[in-house]
Amino acid sequence: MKTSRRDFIKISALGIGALSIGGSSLKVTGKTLFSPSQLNKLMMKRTSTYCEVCFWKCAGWAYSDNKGNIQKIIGHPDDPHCNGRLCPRGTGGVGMYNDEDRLKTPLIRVTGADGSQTFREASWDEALDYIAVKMKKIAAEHGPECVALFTHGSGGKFWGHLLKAYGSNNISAPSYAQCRGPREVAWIGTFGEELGSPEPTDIRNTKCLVLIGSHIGENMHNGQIQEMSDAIDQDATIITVDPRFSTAASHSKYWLPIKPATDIALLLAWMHVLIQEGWYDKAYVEKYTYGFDQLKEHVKNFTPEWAYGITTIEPEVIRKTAREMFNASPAVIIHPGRHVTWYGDDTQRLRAVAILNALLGSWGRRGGFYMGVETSVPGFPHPEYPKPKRTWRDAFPGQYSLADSALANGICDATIPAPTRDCSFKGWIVNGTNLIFTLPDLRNTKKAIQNLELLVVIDTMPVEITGYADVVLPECTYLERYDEIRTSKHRIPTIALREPAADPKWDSKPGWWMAKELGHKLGLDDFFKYKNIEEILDWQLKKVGSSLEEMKRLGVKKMKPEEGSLLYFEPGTDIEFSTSTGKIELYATSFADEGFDPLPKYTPHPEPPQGFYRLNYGRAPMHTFSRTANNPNLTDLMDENSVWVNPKVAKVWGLENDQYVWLENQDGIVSTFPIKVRITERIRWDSVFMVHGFGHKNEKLTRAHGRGASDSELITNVMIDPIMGGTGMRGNFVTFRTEKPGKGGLL
Ligand SMILES: Nc1nc2c(c(=O)[nH]1)N[C@H]1C(S)=C(S)[C@@H](COP(=O)(O)OP(=O)(O)OC[C@H]3O[C@@H](n4cnc5c(=O)[nH]c(N)nc54)[C@H](O)[C@@H]3O)O[C@H]1N2
Ligand SMILES: Nc1nc2c(c(=O)[nH]1)N[C@H]1C(S)=C(S)[C@@H](COP(=O)(O)OP(=O)(O)OC[C@H]3O[C@@H](n4cnc5c(=O)[nH]c(N)nc54)[C@H](O)[C@@H]3O)O[C@H]1N2
Ligand code: SF4
Ligand SMILES: [Mo]
Repeated sequence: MKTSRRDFIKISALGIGALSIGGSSLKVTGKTLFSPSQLNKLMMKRTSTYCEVCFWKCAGWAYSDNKGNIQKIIGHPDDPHCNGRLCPRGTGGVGMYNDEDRLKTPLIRVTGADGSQTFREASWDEALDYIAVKMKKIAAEHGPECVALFTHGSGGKFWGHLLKAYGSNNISAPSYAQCRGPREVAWIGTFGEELGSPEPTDIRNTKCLVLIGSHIGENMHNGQIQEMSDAIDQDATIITVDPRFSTAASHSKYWLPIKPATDIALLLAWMHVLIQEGWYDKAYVEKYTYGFDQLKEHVKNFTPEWAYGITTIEPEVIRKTAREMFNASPAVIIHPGRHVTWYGDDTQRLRAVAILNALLGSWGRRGGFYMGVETSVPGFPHPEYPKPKRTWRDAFPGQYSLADSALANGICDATIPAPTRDCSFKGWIVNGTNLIFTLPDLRNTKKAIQNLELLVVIDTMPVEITGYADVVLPECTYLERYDEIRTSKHRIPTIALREPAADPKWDSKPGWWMAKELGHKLGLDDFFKYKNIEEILDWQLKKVGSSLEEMKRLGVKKMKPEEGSLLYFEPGTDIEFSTSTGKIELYATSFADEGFDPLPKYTPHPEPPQGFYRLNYGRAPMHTFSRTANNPNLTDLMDENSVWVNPKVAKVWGLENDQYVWLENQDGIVSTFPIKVRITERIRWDSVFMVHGFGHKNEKLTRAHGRGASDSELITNVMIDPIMGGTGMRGNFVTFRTEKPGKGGLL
């Protein structure tokens, strides 16, 4: 039997599984059980942290008992990301620390004489030596540029520093080409700057919030939800465009159950109505924008009647909602969304969203978008990085010219040898991203992995990507380590400190330590001239008028906005935007220069074949991607996903509620695990919906293994955005299998 070079291995616990995990956590209810003063009275130690359960990065206080066990995390009252309240996942972050299935020691892959593969435990010294030897070999034989970093989360700073010191700047995060990349490129093309995180949406002051796919409420980005609920209390009009009756739709004045994949037609029709009726901010458009005449000409035939045939949204509803937006302007937000990699024309869809906001004059205006005020801390001094001879872009000559970050999928593709390339990637360092669940088309990811000479995975849990690693490095959780200072732009800029609330469990270590030790073994000591991270943090904090000691006391510190920075601008203020015309570009000259449509166009997308339904996916309030599926506190709240099926479709297939089915996609890929049916009117008859992040294959995840199904393995059709390389993932169609299929899935 031919074995592949790299089989998936479930990580063996090798006799350490029985260690006690001391200190059960307080039950998660999403509410605070004790006030800060009560917790202080309970003689608990309080340490500053910011949450890593998702990337909203709420700041909080972690409380640990006199045995050193973390008992509770609460939101920091001065933090604008959370205003003193964490979401259920943030409160349940204690479960990440307590999870007895965590990675406990470094592991090295070994292949037996029979070709079978397993992991053996290793010391840190041995594991890091192993990596250093391989990295030196790759640098000597192919150049250091052939090693890439995939990273999501705070440790990325340290691994990025190591990689750049080694000689590569191929650093990618799935939060770009699998998430918000298209909207950043659209915003840069229109307003000359990106949105970033948290998005500067002035939701709490808005009079009209339009959500196009953004399922706020299921998407639990904390401050944003709090502001949306304030806006609802103040009678703001909510308009939700979503083929599914989302939580947000249920709080909306208008729900537009759009036919999936047709949003650009609706957006063009809205522009048509605003311009034809004169329902736009004439003074703003006149003073600040470029290309109005071209836009007017472009949208002149995109009537609501035209859009009705495409979107199934009644012309009268399109007109009425356009009027609502104008009535509220400039206190109106057409929300840019976050996970916007849907159909491959996503940058153009987000351009249309940006243009609508510009017509209504909401950018830089109260109740629209505020101008985020930046803050930063200086970088710790180090020698200049060596200049890499190649970057990931060289693998894609003439393509994705407007991408402003590395593409995770691009690096994956460029790892598979091709005659057009003289060098492919040979080494991956993967920090905090479960690529098997994160990158679409798993067939491609697996093929790339087979071509690697080195795959290092740094994670806290035995997940799917760790199963393919040559070396696994166990990171301690965010509650057991220092990390970089959180600097945030918000209405008021803040800095926040993360310090350890407990010692690292087992033999886990913080990322900063691993990167420094590996740097030492690679002969890069000049880049790591500090004893420990406290030295860096204290140095940085002192440069901005604080100190480590002060931040341990404060947790969060409000910073002075830069001289002359504006939260909103008054009509008439002279402003120069960072576009080539210095104006807000309704007509994007940067797109035209690169040969892309300077004004967005609607193009039809394929429809589901007979007997198939569009695979729609999204979030559940109590989980984050695949990272929380084994969290003991959060599995208490939800321990599997279900597939939402319209009653009409259920009838055709004879499906019952709670029945388990397998899903099969258009390429004949069948889900590895079955999924429970949930029959509901909340989903259109042409689609099904499931929550991302379930259906884990690694048996070492005792609570997550085999619970629910994974959307990721069913996403094999990827529609690449020609402008910036994002991976459109919503062009997949599934059908039902009620019997266990002979062949397994892709996981
Ligand atoms: N099919 C499908 N794919 C998607 C999406 C989708 O909805 N469906 N969503 C996309 C979006 S919007 C995004 S942003 C990405 C998210 O992609 P990822 O960030 O890759 O998401 P996760 O699956 O949660 O993987 C995170 C990994 O980090 C590990 N981890 C958690 N904490 C730490 C830590 O402190 N240190 C280290 N070293 N590791 C840690 C977890 O155990 C887990 O293995 O996925 C994208 N891909
Ligand atoms: N609880 C929780 N919250 C999270 C996360 C998490 O993992 N868990 N992850 C965070 C991250 S990184 C991201 S990027 C965001 C993602 O969250 P968002 O950016 O809000 O959502 P999307 O994934 O883009 O969109 C999901 C919604 O789009 C709808 N939809 C599907 N197809 C179409 C279509 O063709 N047109 C329209 N108009 N709508 C459509 C779906 O029905 C669903 O309601 O969530 C963030 N918040
Ligand atoms: S929104 Fe929730 S999970 Fe995300 S950082 Fe804040 S508390 Fe943590
Ligand atoms: Mo995301």
